[in-house]
Amino acid sequence: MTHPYFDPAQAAVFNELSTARDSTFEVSYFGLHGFAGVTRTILAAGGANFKNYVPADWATEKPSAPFGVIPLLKETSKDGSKTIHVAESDAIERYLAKKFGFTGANAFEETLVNTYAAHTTALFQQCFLKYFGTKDEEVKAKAKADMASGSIPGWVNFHEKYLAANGSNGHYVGDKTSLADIKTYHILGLLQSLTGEDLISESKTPAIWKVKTTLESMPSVRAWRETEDFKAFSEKNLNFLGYP
Ligand SMILES: N[C@@H](CCC(=O)N[C@@H](CS)C(=O)NCC(=O)O)C(=O)O
Repeated sequence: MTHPYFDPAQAAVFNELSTARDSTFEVSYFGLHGFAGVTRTILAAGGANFKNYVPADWATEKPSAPFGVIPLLKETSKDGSKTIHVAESDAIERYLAKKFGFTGANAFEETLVNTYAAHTTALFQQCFLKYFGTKDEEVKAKAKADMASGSIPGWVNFHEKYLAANGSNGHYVGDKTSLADIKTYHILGLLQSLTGEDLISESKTPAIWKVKTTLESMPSVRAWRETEDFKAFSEKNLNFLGYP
């Protein structure tokens, strides 16, 4: 039997809710940014009504998660009568990005947005797996050195170039906020925690930096960053992963 999240019987309700922006949302994840930071920023940037759910006893909830991991997204219609769920950070982010208009204006733009976003996701996952995925200090140090001289400068050079080609306006595609912008915004803290200001800074990578300042200047994102939840997640992120 399939998992309830994947039950085809919910297709009509799912498709109906997928275009609604006045739903309420619940993001289930541990009390840090980690794999849920992008999702929460999409919701904030989209002006969504969302709250965060941090499992008090994850072990009891784990068996009912479709893949035994979080984040998970719950969306409830404005009138409270319909609920849908999405699992896996990549699927959640794409679902919400489309709903809130962060995937470009047409098929070409959508593919560009997904291309830049996917390239950033690949680096994020590599950092998590190779660096945060081990407690062995020697393995960690080697992973850090390898990435700081390989995949990270590779990512930085390509992204600085493509952002500059779009006019260094804080966006990857046209002049609109997209999932690609939000993904980059979220990986910067992680990359700087591994490489300091050697590779990424306002003066060294102005086009990448502009993505950060542009997103942070959005009133809805600023408001989210000032919430108690956000501050608590930043503190735990710092303690647990080494960057806020
Ligand atoms: N592929 C998943 C990975 C999510 C993931 O690894 N979640 C971790 C926390 S970062 C988790 O739930 N760990 C708890 C567990 O495995 O029981 C996604 O992108 O959503």
